[in-house]
Amino acid sequence: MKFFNLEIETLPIEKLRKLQSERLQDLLGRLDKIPFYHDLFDSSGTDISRIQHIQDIHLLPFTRKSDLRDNYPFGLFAVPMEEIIRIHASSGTTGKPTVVGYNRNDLEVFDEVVARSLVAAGAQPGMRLHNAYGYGLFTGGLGLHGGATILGMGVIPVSGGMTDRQIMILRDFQPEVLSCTPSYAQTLGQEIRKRGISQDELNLQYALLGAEPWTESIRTEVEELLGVHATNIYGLSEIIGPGVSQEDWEEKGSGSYIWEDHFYPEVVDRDTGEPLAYGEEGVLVFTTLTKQAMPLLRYWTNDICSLHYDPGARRTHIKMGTIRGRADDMLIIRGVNFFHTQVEELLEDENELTPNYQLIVSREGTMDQVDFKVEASEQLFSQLMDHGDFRSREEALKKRIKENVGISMQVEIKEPNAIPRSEGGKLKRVVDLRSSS
Ligand code: DLL
Repeated sequence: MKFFNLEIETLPIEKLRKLQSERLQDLLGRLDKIPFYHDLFDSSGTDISRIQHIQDIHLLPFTRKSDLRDNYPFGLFAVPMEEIIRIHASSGTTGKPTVVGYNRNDLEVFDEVVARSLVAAGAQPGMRLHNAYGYGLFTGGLGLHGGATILGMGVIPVSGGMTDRQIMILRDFQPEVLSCTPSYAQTLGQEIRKRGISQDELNLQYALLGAEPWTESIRTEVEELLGVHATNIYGLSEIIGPGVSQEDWEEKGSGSYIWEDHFYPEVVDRDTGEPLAYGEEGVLVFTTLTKQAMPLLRYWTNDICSLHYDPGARRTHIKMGTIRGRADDMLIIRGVNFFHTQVEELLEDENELTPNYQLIVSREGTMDQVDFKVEASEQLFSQLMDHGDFRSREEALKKRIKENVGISMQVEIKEPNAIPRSEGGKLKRVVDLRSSS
């Protein structure tokens, strides 16, 4: 099967807009009953009866993460507590977690969008899913689990961590599909290679990777190591969890479909909040058109990316590009705005270096200092050891980074396996020591 829900996934755009407009009007009526939104509409002078069409959505106010925090834990719930049948939470950088609730209808939507995503990623009913996303308050584990179950897959709920056991299961249970963070897929692939296990001993064909930013070089590495087609799955707890968008395995590299009959996307200017044209990069904003327990209007995700319609695509839904980083992740180094994914992209052309790196930002006096540590391939490392030529290789990379990114960094080429690996959760590639010094 190519589609989980052929009719909706290929709905002509005018019909999609009509559906979205109807759903928006219904949503506004429901939001107005939540005290927070009622007050927000009042204080911003918003007359919701004037909003007839989805294209008017930009006239409505944003919801921000701080609004969720201010209404912690259940203040934004729109249905009676007895109707809530699942609660998830994501850890914030400071203080209390962000809490989300689901009623039965919401879990059905969650299962549906994850099932659509699995099929787009190449999965089929009857295949086994090795689900190495964490089970628990994090939405990854249970999210993939529910969608795979309604698709008719055999779910192996491995959860994260315990790499030895994961490798045993991959060999013995022969799953066709893997779901985990891209950094953990790298860990699994590298460990499998280290142990001399050949791809013939595994049965993997497809991998759904997400929950953290990743790049084409990581895709290439994972695809080679594990013998899979690796595609991007994106999502966030506030909107539903994984399955807000998904890349098609036969349209790799052209963006991820957003299931826009449920989640209406916009990209807006990070400073002014003004809507941006397709193709322009800004903050991704979502409206949950159908969620009942905790609907959100124009939720400011802080993720930076762009949107586009792909004329060659097999579905009619809009696509989003790769996440460049989070607006609050943006580093300002000596006044220059910088996302760590910019150096990650440069690594894609450096065949002798691996995509395993870490950036450590510190401050000496008033000067920001960036240490960029990257692992060499086995081959390069032994070459450099033989010729004692580290310095010139590091200088060449330093020059390339300076020319492309505009920031001078201390570059250090490390031996293979020197950089910490993912143990199943989200990997921290940037360590910013400035706030603590
Ligand atoms: O990470 C949901 C998820 C689980 C997505 C499994 C994909 C797979 P949160 O913990 O709430 O939810 O974190 C959401 O993670 O705002 C992005 O900054 C980041 N993120 C998620 N998916 C991707 C991706 C889950 N494919 C936050 N690429 C989001 C880049 C991603 N960043």
